[in-house]
Amino acid sequence: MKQLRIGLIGYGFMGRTHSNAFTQVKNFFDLEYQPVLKAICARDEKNAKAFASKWGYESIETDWRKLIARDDIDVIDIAAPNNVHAEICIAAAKAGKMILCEKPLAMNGPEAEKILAAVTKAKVPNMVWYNYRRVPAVTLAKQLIDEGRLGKIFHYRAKFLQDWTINADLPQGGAGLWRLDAKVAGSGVTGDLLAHCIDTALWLNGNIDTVTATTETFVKQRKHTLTGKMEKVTIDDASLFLARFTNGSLATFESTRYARGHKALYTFEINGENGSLSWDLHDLHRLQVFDYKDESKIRGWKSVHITDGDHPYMKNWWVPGLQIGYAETFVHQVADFIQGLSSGKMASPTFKDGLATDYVTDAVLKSAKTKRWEKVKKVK
Ligand code: SOE
Repeated sequence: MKQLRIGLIGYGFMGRTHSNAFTQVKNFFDLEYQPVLKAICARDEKNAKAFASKWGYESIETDWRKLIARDDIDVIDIAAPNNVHAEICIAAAKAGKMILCEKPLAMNGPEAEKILAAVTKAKVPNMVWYNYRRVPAVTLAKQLIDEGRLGKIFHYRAKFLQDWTINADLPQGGAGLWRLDAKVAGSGVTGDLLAHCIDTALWLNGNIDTVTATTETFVKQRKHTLTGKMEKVTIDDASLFLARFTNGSLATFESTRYARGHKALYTFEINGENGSLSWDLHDLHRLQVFDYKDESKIRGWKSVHITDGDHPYMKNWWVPGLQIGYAETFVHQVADFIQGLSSGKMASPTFKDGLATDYVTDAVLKSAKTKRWEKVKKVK
């Protein structure tokens, strides 16, 4: 097996999901390349060393530029906060590295355009870690829609609810809480949680033409971890929007970190002329399917347990009936990326897809300000 030498930047929650996937993929998928954990890069040497020894990275770097300059690294994997994605991606592309980047691709569309231009010029394989596409039930939804089983689509409905920022004493900024600092995150739930809903929606239901949105920041001031001072909160705590898709369907999207009791409730439903599908991250191995073609006396919603060998990805895991979970979505993403290298057809979501999502989040944030319907820019 050929080696795919990984240089990871960042060691937080996402650094762990990626490292786990790089380690696991060879055990479950037959692939031409095997990821090798070459180096982990983090500013804090002690933390980098601790992460390297826990996950089995061969070496560490404390400056990402040095990591990119190394000739024993094939893939730069970015699991660092959003405000550094662009600079790292562009430098990595110039150095001819393949790039995997955490979502959202950039702080906003214009920044993502520069990233896309750099990888296009350098012709380097690239992918954004929108992992929920690789939940087998979600991939099956894509297959059923592409087979035309739902017919003409009328509605798309998505939400992503959490409750971890309700406490007004929670500071903003710093290692664990940069998602609360718009200077580092770009936006609040729009770029963090709705971005997942948008990526899935664009994949399942095509382009979004226009949006109208409203956002709210419930806690106006929080202490900043880095300055120790109370500072204005500039992220959106909640974000809701209506959308019109190019295929004529209408949509609602909602996201918040103030939905008491919900930890990561990502759900979507899609209604077509001949059927509907619905999915819920808290029950991720099930796809709810309604097929109007069923005989009328037994017609109803079916709860399909997505654990059989003919379901996407499942033949690579255990035996029918046994489940997999969140971590495996990242394993699937690495497997698909590697298969893309072998076949020459890059696995999605590519940076082009990442830009499309950033264009939608830009339009959502703009509409929340202008209080009007806004057009979504199209990726050229
Ligand atoms: C935020 O809490 C978060 O960790 C997101 O950043 C992830 O992308 C999402 O999958 C889970 O929630």
